[in-house]
Amino acid sequence: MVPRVYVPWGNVGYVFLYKGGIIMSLRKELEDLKLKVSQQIEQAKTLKELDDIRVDTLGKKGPITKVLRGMKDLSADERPIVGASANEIRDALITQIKEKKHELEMQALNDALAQESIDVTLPSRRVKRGVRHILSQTQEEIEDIFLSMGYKIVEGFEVESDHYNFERMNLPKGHPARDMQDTFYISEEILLRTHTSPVQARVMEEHDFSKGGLRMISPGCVFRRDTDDATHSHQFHQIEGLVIDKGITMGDLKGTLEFVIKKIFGDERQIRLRPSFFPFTEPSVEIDVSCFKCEGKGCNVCKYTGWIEILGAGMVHPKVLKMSQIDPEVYAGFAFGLGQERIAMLRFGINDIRGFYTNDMRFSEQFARL
Ligand code: FA5
Repeated sequence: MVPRVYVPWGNVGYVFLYKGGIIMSLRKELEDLKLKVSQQIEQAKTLKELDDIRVDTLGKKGPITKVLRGMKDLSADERPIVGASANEIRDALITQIKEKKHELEMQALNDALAQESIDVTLPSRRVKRGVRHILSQTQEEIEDIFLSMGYKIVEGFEVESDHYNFERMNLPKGHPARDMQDTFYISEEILLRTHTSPVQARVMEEHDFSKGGLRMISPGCVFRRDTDDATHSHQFHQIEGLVIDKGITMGDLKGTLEFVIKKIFGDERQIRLRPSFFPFTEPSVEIDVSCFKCEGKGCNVCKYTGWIEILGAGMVHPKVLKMSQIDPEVYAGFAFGLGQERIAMLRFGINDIRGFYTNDMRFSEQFARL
């Protein structure tokens, strides 16, 4: 018979101590382990470190498992006591690991938030305020003048057909005036429009004249195979104008454009009409404005003529009316086309058309407060 003595063992209560001291030895081993691992857990700095401790202590090859395996050497009475004790230590370590894990996770989160945090006292990065492009400003100003006279604004197509760009403007294939408006072709019949005049034909054929006459302007981008220089661009902007009604005369054309030009360039300006040629108007004119730099005396701006050419105009050609099913015996009209760049250059003393397109803020900012 092996001598047995009851000894106190932590929370477990009392255990047998018998010869050979197996239980005492296991107890010591477990208590030491708990202390050691508990300290390691407390000192763990990262989740990885903590997980390594968990695997080393509680994993298959860990000491707790080893103790539990050693229980086979105990008697049936002693086994539950040692088992309960080992389980208690294991549960305590698991709880401690869980708490530490939560603590480390919160710490990691706080660290991340601290790094992401915004210093609201830092002055913000200034967003540079843009300015309306001078061409847009010019266009809007001219639109406003025409809107005040009851004109409507119509948008056309930049990609146009040969039919509307040329044929309907009385420029049949082979017409010599086509040479002055060579363009970029998408196919033999489809091209980038060379002027805003094709909008005339599109609007004329859609307008319901039983409801009254037609007054419209159409601003937009046009394209020509012109070599870029200080006064020419392969892509520029025009504003087309068209009025069709019963009894429209050259007097209406002159009065209207004089009013508009004075609004743009000032009341003291004079205009003059010079005979010209466009296949889609008859008669055709170029309209000049008296030079605002030299007051008509002659200077470098007006090339010493006292006058500056600003737009082409004329009475709508009867053929153009007929092609849009409008009877020239009943209706008449005038049309005009102006270059927006030309107007802006003259008004603001811009001496190179390329300034409009180079996206240089120093150029645009000059017109910020106009
Ligand atoms: C025309 O384009 C006619 N469609 C205008 C018209 C409409 C006349 C209705 C009669 C009735 P023109 O080719 O002259 O006309 O061009 C009109 C304006 O566009 C010119 O006065 C000029 O200011 C501008 N322009 C012409 N070519 C260029 C270019 N390459 N670069 C910049 N502006 C240009």
